[in-house]
Order: sequence, then C-alpha cells, then structure tokens
Amino acid sequence: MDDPTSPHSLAQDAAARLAELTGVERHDVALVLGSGWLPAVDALGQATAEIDTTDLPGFSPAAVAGHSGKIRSVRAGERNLLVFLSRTHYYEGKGVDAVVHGVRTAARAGCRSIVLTNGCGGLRQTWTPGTPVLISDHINLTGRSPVVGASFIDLTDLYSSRLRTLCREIDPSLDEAVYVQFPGPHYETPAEIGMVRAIGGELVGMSTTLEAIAAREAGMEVLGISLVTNLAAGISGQPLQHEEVLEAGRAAASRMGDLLGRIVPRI
Ligand code: 8IG
Repeated sequence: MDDPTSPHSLAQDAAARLAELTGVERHDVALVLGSGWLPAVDALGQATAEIDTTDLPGFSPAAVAGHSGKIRSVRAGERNLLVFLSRTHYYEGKGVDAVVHGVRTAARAGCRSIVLTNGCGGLRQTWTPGTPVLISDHINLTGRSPVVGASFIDLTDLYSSRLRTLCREIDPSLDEAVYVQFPGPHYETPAEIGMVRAIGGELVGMSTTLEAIAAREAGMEVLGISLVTNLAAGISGQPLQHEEVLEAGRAAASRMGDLLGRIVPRI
C-alpha cells in the first residue's frame, strides 16, 4: 500500500479523478506531446473528453508559450489513449515528482505503454528541422532520478527495441539516436555540444529521460520519438530561437500525425 502522502498516492488520486472526469474507466496507451507535436494530435482519433491538467490533483499550470495544459482521452480503434498536450519541465523548478506526475498518473490509469515525444536539437547535419528520430537510449545529465530509495531499476532496453522495430516497419526512413537531457532552460554552448558528441549523443533536449525512468519504474513499455527542430548550438552558425521550434512543428505536423496515427494502433 502507498503512503498516502507519497507522489504515487497522489498519482492514484489523479487517475481516479481522471476516470470520473473523462468517463473512461481505463486507458491503454499514454502519449506525451512535446514541442512541435501538438498539431499532430488530431490524427490520433476522436477526442471523447478534454480536461485541464489542473482539474486533477498534483498538476501545476503549463508554463511555456506553445504548450497547452490539457489532457485528452481519445478513442482509437479498440484503445483508449491518454494524451498529454503538454508536460512539466525540470527547468520549471517544481521538482522531479512534478515532472513525472503525468507518467505516474497514466500508469495508474491503466496504461501499459507510453509514447514520449519531444522537440530537440540535433547533431547530424542531415537532420533538417522537422525530422523525426527514434530515441535508442539516453544520457541523463540532470543528475536526478524520479526513483527514491534502494530500488535499483533496470534500464537496459529502456526505449523498447520491439516498439522501435515496429516504427521502422511503418517508416523505414526513421533514424535512431541517443538523446541527452540537459537541465535547461538555457540551450547548450557549442563546447557542450562537442561534449555531447564525444559521449555518443546526437539529440539534445530538456525533457524525456526522467519521465522514461518513471515509466519503467511503473512497469510501462516506452517509445521515445524526438522531432529535431533545430541544429544543436554551434553547428549551423545561427543562434537558437523558440519560435523556430514552433515553426518546425507546424511544418512537420502532417508527417508526425501520420506517423503517430499509424504507430499507436500497433503498440
Ligand atoms: I526544441 O537545441 C529544443 N529543445 N537542450 N537544446 C536543448 N533543448 C532543446 C533544443 C536544443 N531544441
């Protein structure tokens, strides 16, 4: 049994309220939409309910332009999808439990798998803005973990090779790469991007790794997909701008919608 003051217990409360507000007893697959992914949501299926995250215990208001603090319940074939239209980022300073509360709520709502998407910087020149890339593994540079106590969670195959294979069957042109999470909210220096390359990373962002760990702790299968919205710092010679991120998402929306719409039924 959970300690009633624990974050897991708060997630249980949120899941119970979610079932009441959506009228959906159990959800099957969760999706978290990162920067640039919002325009893809309509391709997933018919929304049966949309609620504000702040109607559920434990969620705080969305903090970033272009991020929407909503959760949708979507009926897709025989499945109930739980779609988070935004996330809480580590750089908001609300703590790691706030960052992973959506993931824990999804697990308590019944989801056995989760699709974590993000917008990020890319280190491969061939990835023009708007290129989706599968996350093969991660390096968590936040120095934090959502897991507390002597609970030694295995992270081998954290980003399910089964789900990645399935994605490449649907779209053989998908590349895969290691995602490196920095704490943010500032972007990297060119020297830091040099370090990322040296340690084997090719995607850089400010999310996803803590959520993936929490999802694995909760027993979920994880699929991670990045949308490269800009070349990482120092690669193009141009400064990085948030508007560039939103624009790359808008431009890539139909491809991302098509991709998610074809993947989710097969998860
Ligand atoms: I969108 O280049 C997006 N998010 N850390 N670096 C980091 N996060 C990002 C970037 C980037 N682009």
